[in-house]
Amino acid sequence: MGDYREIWSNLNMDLDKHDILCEALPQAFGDIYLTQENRPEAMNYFNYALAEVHGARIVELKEEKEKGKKVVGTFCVFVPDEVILATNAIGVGLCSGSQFWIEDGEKVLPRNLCPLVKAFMGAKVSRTCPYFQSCDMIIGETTCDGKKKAYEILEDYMPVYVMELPQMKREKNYEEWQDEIKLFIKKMEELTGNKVTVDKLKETIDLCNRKRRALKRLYDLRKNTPSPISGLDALLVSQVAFLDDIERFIARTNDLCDELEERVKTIEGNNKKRIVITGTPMAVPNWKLHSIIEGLNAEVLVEETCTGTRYFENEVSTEGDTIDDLVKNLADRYMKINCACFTPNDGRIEDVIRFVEEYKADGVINYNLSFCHTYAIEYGKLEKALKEKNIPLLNIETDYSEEDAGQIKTRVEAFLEMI
Ligand code: BJ8
Repeated sequence: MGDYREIWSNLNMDLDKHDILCEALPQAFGDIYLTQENRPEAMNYFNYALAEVHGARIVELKEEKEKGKKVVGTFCVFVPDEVILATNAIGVGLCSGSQFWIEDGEKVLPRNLCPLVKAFMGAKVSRTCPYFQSCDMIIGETTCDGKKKAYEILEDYMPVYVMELPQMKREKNYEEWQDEIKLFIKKMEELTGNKVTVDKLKETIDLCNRKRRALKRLYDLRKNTPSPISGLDALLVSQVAFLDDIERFIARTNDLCDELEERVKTIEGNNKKRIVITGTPMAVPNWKLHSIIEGLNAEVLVEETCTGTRYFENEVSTEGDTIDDLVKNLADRYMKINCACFTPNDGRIEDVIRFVEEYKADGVINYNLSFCHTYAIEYGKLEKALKEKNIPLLNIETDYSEEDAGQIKTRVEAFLEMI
């Protein structure tokens, strides 16, 4: 990575602390990613995007801001990117997957809380995330209690706007979500001074659909036996999706898929166990479970998570002539996301079973971030449903630290031997 200290300083970052973070990341990335054999050539772009995650992309954001664009940070795949883009703003996913930020998060939040929430708060409190520092506003959402209440604390540090997400999927909840999207449009228009027009919104719906299609293409390629790409690499692509320029991301992901399509014609078989992961998101640089699984005799084929299929499944229709029509289309698509914050959430279990069949998987690993109660409780239903179908299941509850890595490895090893 180049020298970006002046830019970071102008973003009011804690440079000394940030140096410590910058030292740790390349080492971890090198150990986990660059030691993989026979990686696709097109992954070079994603290596670069990760290496420059606090550099080149931050320069781009700075340049866009100088031209008058606004940058908003999000934490949930329910916040519609289409609206952000339709006001000519840039959205960045701020969910944080690093243990580095936990200590600072715990200065303002209880310790017994989901690491994802503590990490994003720590990133802000410590002023060591250039994305956070680049944001003009944070868009929160009422999903789990941890995030919902953390936004109240975040307001002490920067402007926050919270969308009220319904927690059920009845007809009236679809209408409530439409109303929330309309309020969000108003908020984004106020922030940017740009009006959302029917044409512009159709254009950004189309753009986001193209991004979804590129990711879907990648995941469809993973259905091959063997998969032409490791789960680790596919996870990196998904993680980069939350930060990168959207047009470039679509192009580079399609380049990768072109290469993988060639690969599947010649790839030799292996005897690796095929694994579906389901559960809580894995924000960058959380590669812990994938690296354990793929360090053993197994490959991760699909993630039924918000850094996986929940991010790109289902497109938004561009049918209609009014903003109201398009908002309805947006609400219809987003309400199909099966998050455990909803009750009931049987769609998620149906998705997991569908993926086991589609990806010809041998087993499922449920990934639960510590203290994420909604997913932890939902595990019981998942376990019952998979047992009825004779699908092997392992539950891993963990945080971002490496302390339990050895124990998880032993449990995954035993699971792989059993299936
Ligand atoms: S749609 S999964 S991105 S809320 S922060 S719920 S892990 S305790 S992230 Fe999420 Fe939106 Fe749902 Fe997806 Fe649990 Fe942690 Fe809460 Fe989390």
